[in-house]
Amino acid sequence: MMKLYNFEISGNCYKIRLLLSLLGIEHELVPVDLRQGENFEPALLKLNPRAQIPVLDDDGTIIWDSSAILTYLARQYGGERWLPTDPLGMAEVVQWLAVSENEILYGLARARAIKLMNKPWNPEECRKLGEQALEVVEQQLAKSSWLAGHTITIADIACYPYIGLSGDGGFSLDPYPAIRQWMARIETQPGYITMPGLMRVGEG
Ligand SMILES: N[C@@H](CCC(=O)N[C@@H](CS)C(=O)NCC(=O)O)C(=O)O
Repeated sequence: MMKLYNFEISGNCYKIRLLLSLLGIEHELVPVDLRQGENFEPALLKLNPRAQIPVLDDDGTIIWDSSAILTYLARQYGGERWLPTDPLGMAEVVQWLAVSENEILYGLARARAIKLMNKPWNPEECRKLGEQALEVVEQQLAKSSWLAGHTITIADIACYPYIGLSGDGGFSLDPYPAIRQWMARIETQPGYITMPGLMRVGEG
């Protein structure tokens, strides 16, 4: 069975849990407690030399990095829907994967990790990058229901978790109406699952 090396409060791991659930793929979660440093255990380092999770094991095929795992799952199990194959459609998805790995990670995710995990990053820098992330996503969603193309794709799945968790890092989504409407659209997808601490806009 497919295995996901997972930590419940990690937004990067939630990206993968969410896509697996939306795709209806049965899987086993292998817990890796980052607070206990379990990501540095030899068995995990053998799978991912970066000592990070998520890591996916699909019947012996090992993939690390959330964007890479989303790409693999979309292509292998999602048909055209989650990652288009036409050059422009694919490039548009990759643009937003890049945002998820830059402003969203270094801004929103790190601001949260400072608060929850006592990570030693600069709060001012995180705040600035986090606000840039929210601005750029809001601008796109004011023009379009989804980040890339006309349907939900892995671009949305990659950007959604740390935006929904941004309250933990001290951000407010009040100034971002298009983001809140987009979150409500994601919440109504068949197979949607949430995670601890995630803001649910559809619940009122
Ligand atoms: N770019 C990587 C980042 C993964 C990452 O930062 N994972 C965190 C958990 S969210 C981790 O494993 N951190 C290890 C640590 O805290 O030592 C991805 O998208 O998978």
